[in-house]
Amino acid sequence: MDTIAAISTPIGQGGLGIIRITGPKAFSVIPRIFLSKKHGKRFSAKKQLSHSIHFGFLIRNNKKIDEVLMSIFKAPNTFTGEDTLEFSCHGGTLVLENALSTILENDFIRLAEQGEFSKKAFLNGRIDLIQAEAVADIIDARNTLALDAAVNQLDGSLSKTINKHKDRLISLLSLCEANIEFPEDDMEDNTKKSCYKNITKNISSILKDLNDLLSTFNRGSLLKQGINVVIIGAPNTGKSTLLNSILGFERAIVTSVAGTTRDFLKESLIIEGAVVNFIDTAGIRQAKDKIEKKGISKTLQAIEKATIVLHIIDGSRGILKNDHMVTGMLSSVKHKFLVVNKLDLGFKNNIKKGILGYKRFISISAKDGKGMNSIMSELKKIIKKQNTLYLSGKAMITSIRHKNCIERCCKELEEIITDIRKNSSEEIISHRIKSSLNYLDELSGATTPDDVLNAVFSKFCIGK
Ligand SMILES: Nc1nc2c(ncn2[C@@H]2O[C@H](COP(=O)(O)OP(=O)(O)OP(=O)(O)O)[C@@H](O)[C@H]2O)c(=O)[nH]1
Ligand SMILES: [Mg+2]
Repeated sequence: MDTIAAISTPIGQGGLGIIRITGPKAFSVIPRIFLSKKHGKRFSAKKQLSHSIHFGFLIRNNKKIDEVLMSIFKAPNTFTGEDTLEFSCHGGTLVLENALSTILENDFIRLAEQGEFSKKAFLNGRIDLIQAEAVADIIDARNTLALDAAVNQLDGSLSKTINKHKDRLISLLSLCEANIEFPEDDMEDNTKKSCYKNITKNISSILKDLNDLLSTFNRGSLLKQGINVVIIGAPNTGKSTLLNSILGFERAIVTSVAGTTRDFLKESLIIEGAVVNFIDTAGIRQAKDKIEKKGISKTLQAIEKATIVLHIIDGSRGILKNDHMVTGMLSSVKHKFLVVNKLDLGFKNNIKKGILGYKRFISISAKDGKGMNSIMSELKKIIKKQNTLYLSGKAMITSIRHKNCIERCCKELEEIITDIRKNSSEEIISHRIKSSLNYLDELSGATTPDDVLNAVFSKFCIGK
């Protein structure tokens, strides 16, 4: 294991900047670079307690380069599992660079790679891969809910669930293997039957739990990417005006020309602790030119990724062919609202309950902000519902890697049930249980291929 060092705080000026060194030779650098206020150069790490802090200077060739606090963390109770030093320096770019280069002048220490501190923690068994990913998610979190979910994951909510299922599969495996090794000739059929009955019952229950876990993925990924609220409607109905009104500033161009918005626009707000992406789209009609056609096809893509759609029509104009066209595009959207705009101009007679197949509608005037509260309170209701899961502290999956591993495990488990129905041999069943276990091991990092590990840790910043 190498000894590595890096600046762990962001580049730029700040009150403090932290340099971290970890590895078997971390403490060897102390006499070369640290001058203790209390012990001078005779400071000895050996004589100090773990998790202790020491006041002194960082020195380079006997020249003081900063006044620092040095924390000593002794293996194995450290983040990486190895001896670790942390220098709290002053948070200036130059002073930190000086300090780091002083440390790296010692050839037994090298600069850490991206995510290498977390990778060491993982390789030394301090955390599993799921928890290492949670560390990255905590750093990346853009809203409090995503942060809560990541902290839960670091605390082991998902790891515990996966380990519970691994243990269950291991006992089923030993049951099956015992049957292979000690077949009781005369009672063979009966033993096999009861063994298979037991396996089927347990696998079905594991499958149910894993499928429940899979169903958290959509919500889990919404936490990271945000909930998409797509504003859609015929041209000139006031979509861009509505976006601007929601945001509180002029983000989108508004004109009386139909077909003003050609591309889609996205802006995010934090609502009820969640990231909500508002997306303004090109008006839907029979496209007149190539650019408009492209814009409309982008609108269709936005609908596919929508959690909530605000279907807006111009109430002063009544319902037109294009409005029906929009309705036709929204059949698969779960949460959609009809918003009837331009209340200030008065609505046509045909604007009433049940129009375009909606049970009710929200009347607004996007131009003067009337009715905006009703839109926001409808949005909040849905967002709150999505949030209940995050706040429950239950295990959930937020990454496509987790989803893939669990899906492949479930497929294998389903095969086991099919094989048992066909009365296949115990060898086949045992082989399948082993491969289902492999997928869970890959998930927690016990047997994850190197390229997957590298991909996970390369997403980290240097110094983490
Ligand atoms: N009177 C009135 N006019 C509005 C209202 N909302 C929007 N308008 C006007 O309607 C016209 C079209 O508004 P936009 O917001 O550009 O409409 P859009 O749906 O984004 O249009 P496209 O991008 O062309 O599809 C502009 O002249 C707006 O000023 C409203 O509540 N009342
Ligand atoms: Mg527009």
